Amino acid sequence: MLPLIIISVLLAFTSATPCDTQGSNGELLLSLSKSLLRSLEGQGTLPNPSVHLALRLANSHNLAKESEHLNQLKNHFHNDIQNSLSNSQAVTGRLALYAMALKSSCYDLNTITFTVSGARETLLTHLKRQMEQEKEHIAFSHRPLTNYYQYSLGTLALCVNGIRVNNHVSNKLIKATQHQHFTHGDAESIDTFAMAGMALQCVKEAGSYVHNAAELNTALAQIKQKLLAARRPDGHIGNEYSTGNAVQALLAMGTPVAECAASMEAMRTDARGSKYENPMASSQILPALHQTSYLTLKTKECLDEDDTLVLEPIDPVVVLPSGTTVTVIVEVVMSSGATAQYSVDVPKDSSLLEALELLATGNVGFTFEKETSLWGPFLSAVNGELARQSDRRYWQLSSDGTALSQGISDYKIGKPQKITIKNSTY
Ligand code: B12
Repeated sequence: MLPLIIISVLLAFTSATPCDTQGSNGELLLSLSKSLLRSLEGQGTLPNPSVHLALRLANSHNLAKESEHLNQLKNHFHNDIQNSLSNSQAVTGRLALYAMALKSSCYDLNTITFTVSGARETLLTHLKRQMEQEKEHIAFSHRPLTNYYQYSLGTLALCVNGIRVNNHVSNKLIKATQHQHFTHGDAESIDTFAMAGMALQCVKEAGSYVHNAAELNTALAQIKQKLLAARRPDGHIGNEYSTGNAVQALLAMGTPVAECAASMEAMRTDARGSKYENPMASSQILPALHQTSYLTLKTKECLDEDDTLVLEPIDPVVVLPSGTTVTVIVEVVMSSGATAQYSVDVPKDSSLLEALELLATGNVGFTFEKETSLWGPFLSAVNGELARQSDRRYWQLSSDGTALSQGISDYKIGKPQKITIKNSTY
């Protein structure tokens, strides 16, 4: 009898260990996949290659909806990139995510082409060219045209698609790692270290980097060390939104799953709360929770796939306004240093975007503009002043002196506070 009890207790314990993919963890993975599938149904949103990738790297699938989404990517997302290419805009990251999304569905990339100045060339040829331009820009001005996160995505996308990455391209990423050039505003970018780690690990495994193998190994060790050192006591690596990329990178670099247990648990807790409502956020943590990474795309075969993921209809949740309002002070700091301050009362738990909209309709002289991105609306102009990426400037958001870890549409105003919107360099 006693051994039986011990076995049952052990079984109960093991099924609750942080890394199991069964039981409550399995349910969590399913519910994350379902909410990503639901996000595809949102009206007017551009299909998102990162969401496609996450769905394809998961264990449970809804093959019909995934294939429908692939078609939308091939139309709408494709056209969006085509327009940017025709206007000579750098689209490294988007091209890379698109290439990885197609690969995740085992789609023949040689059939995907873009036409610029009358010449029709494949997606991968365009990506290679963008990477050359990025590399030239680094040589000239010590930073990529876009950023090192996208430079890493580009390297990774070429590599997982079996394209030999130019040694000079990899070398620039190795050098940037050595010199710790991965920043996000005025802080370190753990997301970028993670993406660079996956890219360089892929290059290493492809055996294509013949420049200096020792240097490549040192860069990988530095990245691993950086990610491990960025672990917080609560398990997050960097912040809530970089942990998924960081765990993916650690796993890709051969770290045993058990070493990531605390970070996995932190992500699961976040996922059960409402931290990952933004589909882009869930898309970056889902592969990590499946104990996999973008690197596995290299060997992805789309055979005998599960097709059991079904979306049950959900009853719309009606949130009644609580009637409570909170006062938000909005301070705007222009590039000249001039400041302006406004006050607005908003219903509790309004988004910052709703607060700004209310302020803008109040005839107090406050105006703003936003641009769409995969993460949602990006604040681009305030009081008529643009913070342009071409000038390496952006409107930095903070609350009571602490930088926000979410953007204007996700950040919720739960209590009275002072929001500062500052034209900053990065
Ligand atoms: C590079 C980068 C930046 C650069 C972008 C400019 C550039 N050319 O380099 C700068 C420094 C300007 C920046 C600013 C901010 N960022 Co940022 N950024 C990134 C990073 C590292 C890569 C983005 C990227 O190139 N993606 C690849 C391309 C293909 O996707 P894309 O959608 O086309 O990319 C554009 C958007 O992502 C946009 N963007 C960048 N950051 C953010 C943040 C938000 C909320 C939105 C809506 C858009 C946006 O700029 C990209 C380039 O054009 C990501 C990391 C990650 N995991 O994604 C963080 C990340 C997206 N940023 C983040 C945050 C919080 C911010 C800020 C809100 C910080 C702040 N307190 O002010 C601001 C945005 C404020 C605003 N004006 O709306 C968070 C978002 C988390 C969340 N839940 O929303 C991330 C995930 C980092 C993190 N782990 O915390 N960012």
